[in-house]
Amino acid sequence: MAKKRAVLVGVQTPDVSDADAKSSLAELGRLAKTLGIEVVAEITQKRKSIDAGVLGDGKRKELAFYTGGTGVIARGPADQRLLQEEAAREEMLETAEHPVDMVIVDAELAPKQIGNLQRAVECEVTDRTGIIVEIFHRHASSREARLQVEIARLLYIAPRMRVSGKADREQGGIGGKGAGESSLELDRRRIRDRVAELRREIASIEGERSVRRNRRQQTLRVALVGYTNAGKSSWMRKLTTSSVLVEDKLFATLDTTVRAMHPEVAPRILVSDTVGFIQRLPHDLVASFRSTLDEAAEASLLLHVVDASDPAFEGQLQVTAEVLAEIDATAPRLLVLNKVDQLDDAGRADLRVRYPDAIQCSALDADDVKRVHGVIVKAFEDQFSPASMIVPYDQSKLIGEVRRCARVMSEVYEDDGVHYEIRAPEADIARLQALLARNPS
Ligand SMILES: Nc1nc2c(ncn2[C@@H]2O[C@H](COP(=O)(O)OP(=O)(O)OP(=O)(O)O)[C@@H](O)[C@H]2O)c(=O)[nH]1
Ligand SMILES: [Mg+2]
Repeated sequence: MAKKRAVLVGVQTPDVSDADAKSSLAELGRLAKTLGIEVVAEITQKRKSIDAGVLGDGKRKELAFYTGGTGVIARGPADQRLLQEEAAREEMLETAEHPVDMVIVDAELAPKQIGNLQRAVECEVTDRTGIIVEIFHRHASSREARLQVEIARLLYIAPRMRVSGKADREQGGIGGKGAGESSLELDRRRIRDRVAELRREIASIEGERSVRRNRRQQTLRVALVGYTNAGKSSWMRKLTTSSVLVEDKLFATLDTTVRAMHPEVAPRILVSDTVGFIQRLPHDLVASFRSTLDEAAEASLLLHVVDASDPAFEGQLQVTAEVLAEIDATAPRLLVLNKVDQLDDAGRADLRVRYPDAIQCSALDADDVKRVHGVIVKAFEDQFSPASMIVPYDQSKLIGEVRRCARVMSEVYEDDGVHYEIRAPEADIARLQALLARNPS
């Protein structure tokens, strides 16, 4: 299929700074690229608010110059002058090698706004949410992620079907529509039913997930969280030697993966990698990924990974902090300033001043990987308590248990058994001592 060509449209309202508007539009360009869309032009306009026409009349006409259409939101029959302009534009489009196929607006638009703009520019119009939902749709691979995305997608599509008869055909995916089933009402009812069905399926998967989660409750867990493309999966690979997907793409990861840290430590530490965040993450998506994100929220340590080489990283830090607050993740956090291999000495020194407690590192540097591994282990050990135990020789099972769930500081073989000095979480110490009391020699 030929690459789609798009024009990006930024509408900058007074509450947004020039720098933020620019980096947001650049990010939208990367989101489009992730979908394989080629960006051929960018149009921005400062406006008091985003009204029904989205852009001012002049800018809309400028946009139509790329896309076709009149650029005017026609209410009645088009007048003669408009028809002439339209004819001239069509001539231009015919001579152009590849006309533009779509307009992507860097905002969250109401269905009516999308409909208006679509009529004015006569090509597919989508917004930031539409693009993100589409990326999630393409990248979801586990059953749970696919169900979650399908819900978000149906919720996004349903209201848009009202204004654009095209929406169900072009963006649909509801599937299996037969003759006579194209009526809007029928489709909307089917969407509602389908969403309810998907929610039931997710609930049953969540049941299984919570059993697994409970089993992991006693285990030490660290979750990698952060903005999309920050390098979370790269760190997952390095910390666990697993082969999760790493790609220079936004939202490469949608599923939560949990693996034991490697080289192994006692007690065992599990690392989880999960979906990344982005500014203005559509609310329905956050909601539908709630159970996936809960996995992160429940970890006892959060490794907040940021791409320190991205000029916009401070805004990204803020976004991640906000989403974490939204999902009630309160575990202690370690800030990981990743990709510092891309910075010069002055850049790193500057970061050290501004973030004295953060870990500066690169997932590509083997020494850094060892260092971060050590920092994680230490962060847990700092929360451990010391204990002494004497385990009789006939209790080999208990010896195994001590070695598995505690950090053994010393192990001395005496006449009465193995003398242990250990450090472990309070709960594990209590459990080991209860086991010892139950089986005295
Ligand atoms: N130069 C450099 N590139 C890195 C580093 N860490 C990760 N990358 C690259 O950054 C890109 C994104 O890495 P991922 O690990 O997939 O990022 P992620 O946070 O998992 O991204 P999503 O799953 O999309 O949210 C890849 O191209 C990596 O190779 C680093 O320390 N230095
Ligand atoms: Mg990832």
